[in-house]
Amino acid sequence: MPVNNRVFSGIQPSGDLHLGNYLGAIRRFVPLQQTHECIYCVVDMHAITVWQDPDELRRATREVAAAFIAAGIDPKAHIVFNQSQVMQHAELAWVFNCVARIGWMNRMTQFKDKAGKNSENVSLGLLAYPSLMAADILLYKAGSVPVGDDQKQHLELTRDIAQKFNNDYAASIAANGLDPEYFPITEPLIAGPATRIMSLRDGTKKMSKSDPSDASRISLLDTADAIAKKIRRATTDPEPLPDNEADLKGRPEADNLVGIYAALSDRSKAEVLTEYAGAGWGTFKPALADLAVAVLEPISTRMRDLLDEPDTIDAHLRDGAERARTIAEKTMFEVRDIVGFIR
Ligand code: AQP
Repeated sequence: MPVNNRVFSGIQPSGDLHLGNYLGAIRRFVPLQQTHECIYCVVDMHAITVWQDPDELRRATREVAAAFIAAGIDPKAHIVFNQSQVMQHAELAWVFNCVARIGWMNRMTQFKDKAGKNSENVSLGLLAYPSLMAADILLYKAGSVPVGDDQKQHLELTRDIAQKFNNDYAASIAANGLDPEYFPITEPLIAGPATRIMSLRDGTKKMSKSDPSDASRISLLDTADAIAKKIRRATTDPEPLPDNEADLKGRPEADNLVGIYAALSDRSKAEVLTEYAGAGWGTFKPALADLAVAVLEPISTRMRDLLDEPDTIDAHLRDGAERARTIAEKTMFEVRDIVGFIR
């Protein structure tokens, strides 16, 4: 059971948003607005852990904000902002850098993947990334965090950081009259048929903004023609679709395309296979392309309209940041007292 009704999640403006970001995260953010208090953040400080061209960072920040709104997130009823406007994220991340252990960071598979053989030469920020992510979530004491499967390990680290902070400072937390579980033990929300969308070129690799091949991903701003072409050319095996999910095992590309179909149509993979059992790719790929275009086109049209008015997007981000800052500053007031900083 989540400890409270507040949800936090973030997306990096580190390139073109893709179907994995949409199905694994943004699409799932929308219904949570009915039941939760939602805080959705464009995590621009995370993006610069890898060098970003400043103009491109501004463009990509607006693109993520536009995607949130175009997908159905209401920036007035909930909070949409960019991380760098609320400096308390950096302040709490520093405290957490002093709570977390270097060994914890070195074990993160995302760091190992991104640093590759070059780990001495990547930014210090890339190593400390999960500490900033813990700060993003815990600044708002969010009970749940909807993310794709690739973020599971970082969320476990967030829980470890919360626990260690609560233990290390237990006496001070009590002396300040605060709840002994000062930072909540956040629940990850990772569910559904699309927790990890794979590359269209290689079913064993995650669909990712940083994949050098544009054909590996469907971008949210792709035209209908581009979407259909990428799906038509997606790597597959020669077999027809099976009639049950177990038989997708060992067929990563087939499993991925069925998962995408299921997520786009809000069905389970089993339901999709019941409909398409025995079908070849000549039948399934055009059906998937039609479905993807039907779902994504209204979103990309709305995104383009919003991006034509950057001042309006910036105003939403500023307004969201102001409301986020009020919550964040309350937490930091307490944290400064807990840690022993004079204010
Ligand atoms: N392939 C994916 N399938 C499902 N969910 C995904 N997410 C990312 N890729 C997939 C989810 O999208 C949210 C935002 O991700 P992010 O931009 O903050 O970071 P990321 O996971 O590093 O995304 P990318 O696209 O792979 O970016 P690069 O290439 O820059 O590293 C998260 O909830 C994530 O789980």
